[in-house]
Amino acid sequence: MREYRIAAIPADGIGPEVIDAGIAVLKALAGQRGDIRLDFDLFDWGTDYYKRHGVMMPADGLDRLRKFDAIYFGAVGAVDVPDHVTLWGLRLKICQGFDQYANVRPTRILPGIASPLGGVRAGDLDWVIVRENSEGEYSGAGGRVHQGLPEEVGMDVAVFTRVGVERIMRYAFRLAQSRPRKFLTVVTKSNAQRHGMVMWDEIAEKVSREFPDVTWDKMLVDAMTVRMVLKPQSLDTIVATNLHADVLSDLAGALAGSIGVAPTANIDPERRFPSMFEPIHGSAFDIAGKGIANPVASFWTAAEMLGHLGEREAGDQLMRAVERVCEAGIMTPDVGGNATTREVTEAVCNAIAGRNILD
Ligand code: GGG
Repeated sequence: MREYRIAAIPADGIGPEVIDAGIAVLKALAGQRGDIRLDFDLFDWGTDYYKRHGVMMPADGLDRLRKFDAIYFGAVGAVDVPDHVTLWGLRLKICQGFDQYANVRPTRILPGIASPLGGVRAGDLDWVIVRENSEGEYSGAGGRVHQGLPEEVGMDVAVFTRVGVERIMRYAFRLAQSRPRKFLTVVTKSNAQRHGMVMWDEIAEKVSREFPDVTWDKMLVDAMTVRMVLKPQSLDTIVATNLHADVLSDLAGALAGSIGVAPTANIDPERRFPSMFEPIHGSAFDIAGKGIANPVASFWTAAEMLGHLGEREAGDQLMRAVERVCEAGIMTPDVGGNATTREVTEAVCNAIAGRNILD
């Protein structure tokens, strides 16, 4: 029996609903297989915790997470606390504190889910977006002076380091190399941003020489949005800065049917720290508590987590169950269905157990 300890941080909005659902299917999967054991410790960090304690997580939070094999995260964001407080106080504190510098975002059209792009079918959109996750526009460098006065200045400085860009570029080339098409698109805005982004292009060129079997091309981020919509088949693996990839991956999720199905892995490739797995979507407080949040992103996220833990076969088994349920039309309203979070979750548990999915 292989045992894994998972720290679960459901946090805000629909986070608790989709993480509950994810834990239920993971337990069903472990029970059905009998060869893995998953132990979950729940952490109540997030906006409610912030309202009680003035911080999103305790000062020793990272130390408490360090001993886990992985972190299973929900979402941050609330109506009544500024987004930069919730984001920097929890999600970014963990990503940056554990140097999870590779944010990996697979997107494909699952069976039974329709893309808003006419005529685009499952195999036509199968991408992995690699988001630099430690620096760039999210460096945190900047500040405000003369607040409230006419001469007020606000600055956010995008910081690109050679170490940071080289390591994400190498990660992306290696990932592209592992996929059948061996094709990478490097996204920048190096016409307008003539320092850091030009360095990205130079580093891409240099790192590409280590991967002679990988074909690659370059795109400006604005043109990339057009290519994603008009020629989705022309893309495979994509690497971009922290901010650019954040925006592009929301678009990718929508083009694949809904941001409610898209997963994210915040990876420390050197495995010095636990990596963190979360649905791409945020807290969606407009639908929180209604029981209609799409749990598929958190299931796919769980499959990615299993893969990272060395349990790829179990992750694939979970995804096969998810795909069967989607194909049968048991889906939440965001992807055109009328099922609840609980109904989708039960159907996936049934599929894992080999029962009729409608039991
Ligand atoms: N589960 C992802 C999540 O909670 N995202 C919240 C968010 O606002 N993210 C912004 C970002 O990652 O840049």
